[in-house]
Amino acid sequence: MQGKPIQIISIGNEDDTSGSRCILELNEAELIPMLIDEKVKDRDVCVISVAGAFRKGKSFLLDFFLRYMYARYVDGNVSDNDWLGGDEEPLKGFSWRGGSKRDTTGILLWSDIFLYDYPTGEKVAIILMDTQGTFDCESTMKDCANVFALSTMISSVQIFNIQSNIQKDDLQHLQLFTEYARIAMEDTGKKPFQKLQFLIRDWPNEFETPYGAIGGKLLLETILNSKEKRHEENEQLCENLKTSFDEINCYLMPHPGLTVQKPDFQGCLKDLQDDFKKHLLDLIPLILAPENLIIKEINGEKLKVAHLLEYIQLYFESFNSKDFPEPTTIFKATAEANNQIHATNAEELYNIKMKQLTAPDQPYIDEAELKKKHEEYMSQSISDFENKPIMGRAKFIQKYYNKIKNYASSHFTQFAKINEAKLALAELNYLNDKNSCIRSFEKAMDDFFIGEAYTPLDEFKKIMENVKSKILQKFDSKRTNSTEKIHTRIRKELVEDLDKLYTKYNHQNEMKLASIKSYINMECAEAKKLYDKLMNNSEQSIEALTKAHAGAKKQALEMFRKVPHVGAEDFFKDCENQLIEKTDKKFNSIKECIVNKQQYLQLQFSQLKMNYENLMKEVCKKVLTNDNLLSKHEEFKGKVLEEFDDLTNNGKSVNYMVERRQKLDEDIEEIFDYYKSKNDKSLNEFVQKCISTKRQAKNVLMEPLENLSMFDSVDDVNSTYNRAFNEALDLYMELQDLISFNQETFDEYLSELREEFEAELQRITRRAEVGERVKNAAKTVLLTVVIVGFVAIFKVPPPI
Ligand SMILES: Nc1nc2c(ncn2[C@@H]2O[C@H](COP(=O)(O)OP(=O)(O)OP(=O)(O)O)[C@@H](O)[C@H]2O)c(=O)[nH]1
Ligand SMILES: [Mg+2]
Repeated sequence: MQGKPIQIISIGNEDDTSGSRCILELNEAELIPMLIDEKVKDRDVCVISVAGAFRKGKSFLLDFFLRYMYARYVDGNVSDNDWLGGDEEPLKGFSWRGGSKRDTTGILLWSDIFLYDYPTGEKVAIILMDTQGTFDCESTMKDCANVFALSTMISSVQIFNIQSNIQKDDLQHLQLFTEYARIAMEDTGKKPFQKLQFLIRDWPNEFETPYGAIGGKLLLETILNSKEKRHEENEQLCENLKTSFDEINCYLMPHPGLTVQKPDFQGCLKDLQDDFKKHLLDLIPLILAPENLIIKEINGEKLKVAHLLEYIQLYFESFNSKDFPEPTTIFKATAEANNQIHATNAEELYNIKMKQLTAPDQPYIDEAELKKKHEEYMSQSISDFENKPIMGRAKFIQKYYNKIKNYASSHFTQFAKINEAKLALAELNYLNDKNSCIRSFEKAMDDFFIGEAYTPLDEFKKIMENVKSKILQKFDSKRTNSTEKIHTRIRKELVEDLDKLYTKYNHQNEMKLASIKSYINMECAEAKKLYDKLMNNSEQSIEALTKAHAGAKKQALEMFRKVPHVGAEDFFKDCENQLIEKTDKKFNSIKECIVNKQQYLQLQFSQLKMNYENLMKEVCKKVLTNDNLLSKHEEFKGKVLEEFDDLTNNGKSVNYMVERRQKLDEDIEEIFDYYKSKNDKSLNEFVQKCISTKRQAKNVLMEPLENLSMFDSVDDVNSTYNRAFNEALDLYMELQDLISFNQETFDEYLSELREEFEAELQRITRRAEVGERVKNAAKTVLLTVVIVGFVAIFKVPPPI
């Protein structure tokens, strides 16, 4: 064994005066090199401490620990149990001795730090710690508390070494010391210490409760966990311990034998009872075997050796601080602890109730109501405290009442703030809800308003009201009675915001309608244009126009009806009607125009016909020859058609004009036919008249001529003829007075008449000449015979 005990903490006084303050001294000179050694500093550390009342074999036991440590962690052999030592081998290591005077002072560490590497790769360093026994005659309560508290804080396993049994004062001490340690440590809400190992030395009741860990467990159960057997006063002590340590165990050790009291006792195994040795072999591995080692943790963090040094320095400073409280006598401390526990419980009761009342899930409470509850819970807490076994006189106890009241009052401010904050939170929540509602409203309305379709105002209002009502329902569902005022205010704001949004969406909707309407308007105009375009090319006859109108109107309407008009049906219908009206009007106007034009044309047409007819009428006042008539007809017709051709077509189609010209031609021919037949009739009549008059005239001529004899002289003949001729000619000339006179016909028959008259004249003249010759011959030859012949001839008188 190369190591040695190193006193790392020693206890001294500030100065030599009687009331001087006790101070701790830290042996950094030896501690620092030990803990920052390269071999150990980065290893997780296990610190096994033994503490408890003085003269109870702590150092003695630690020396057996050392034997195990060297055997297990240096020599690597503990299997044959030889590690416990030889029978004659004096026990060495931490200083121990018999007698009544204290031996160990302050806190010591064994200089050799034992190392172990777990197969997992985890590397640990194990440190053994011996401590000054408590309650020796020389030590003050503060010394005891300091040593116990510091060793508890530094170690990962605190072995609380107790004689014979766990007494109430043991627990009180333990509580006092651990509380003392707690004061020096920051409260992290976790259990501050790791393992507490009660070690009961000289267990006297083996037949009742067996030695070892099993017996220890039973004893611990009885003391810590059995509520029936435990006085309420102890209950708090036990609960306190449980909240201080992660793990609490107990081990019952037998008495080592009376030899240990002998002055020459060297700690040799031969002097120890077998039971004791047997339980050393059992106990020590339970604490020191690798599988049972506990690594020092602070706030759940494993501590390295080098960090342990920092903590020791830190704790050391805390304990030496002038502000650090002085522990009072055990009684006072116990009373303090006891009363404090009950006061704390009473405070906690107040705290719990107020916490419940003001929990985040609880509604805001009216200020006056909260104050009332505070008073009520404070009274309950005080009566709860009064009902507990409180230690000390009334004056001593008064401070706890005050403390509870102060606690309640000071905490009430906090609770009031928490409660107040709920109001702000409620407002914030309502505002968030309001914003969420507005977003929901906008989303619902946006979804609804996707697209170009207009929604009729009534339907729009209905939808809007529906969405608004759902949104308000959602908002109202979050309402709590306690924050009704805020809810009402923010709800009003929400309604106002929704109404503004309503106006916005309504405007958007109306804009859509306006857009749809303007589109309808535009398309209506386009349809009208299409109609106009189609009608521009239409034929000019009314029938063609009517047909074209029907087609163009149909196309225009078809085009127009394609325009989307959802939501603006009435407007669309109006426009459609307007379109129909406009097209019809346009049609009527075109038609009227055409009719007017046609009428005008017709008028002109008739005028032209009349012109022709007038001309014909004029010429047909006289009877004309067919040739003349035809020639006049051709002339007039040509003239009229020329006039027709001079007419502007006035928008009429060429075909139409050709057709009309043709018609005019035909009509003229028809008129001509009339005048021709009329003329023919007159001409015929006139011819007949001419013929008959000619015959009459000839008769007039012939009658006197017939009365002439062949013996009339030529002169007579001539004069007769001339008289008759003039008379006959006069008769014929009367024809000229006839209305139906025709010069050519008249001349023609006059000419014939003259020829016939000439022929008659010649015939009669010749006969007269013949008669004269006969007469002359007869005068001369037949003067005589004339008489005879005359007589004979009387039968046949000569013609002249
Ligand atoms: N009755 C009894 N005595 C023991 C036991 N173990 C050791 N002793 C004796 O108790 C005496 C004191 O032993 P120490 O180890 O010095 O005791 P300590 O608790 O370290 O004493 P301080 O350092 O003064 O606090 C010695 O004479 C030991 O022989 C035990 O289990 N029972
Ligand atoms: Mg000792």
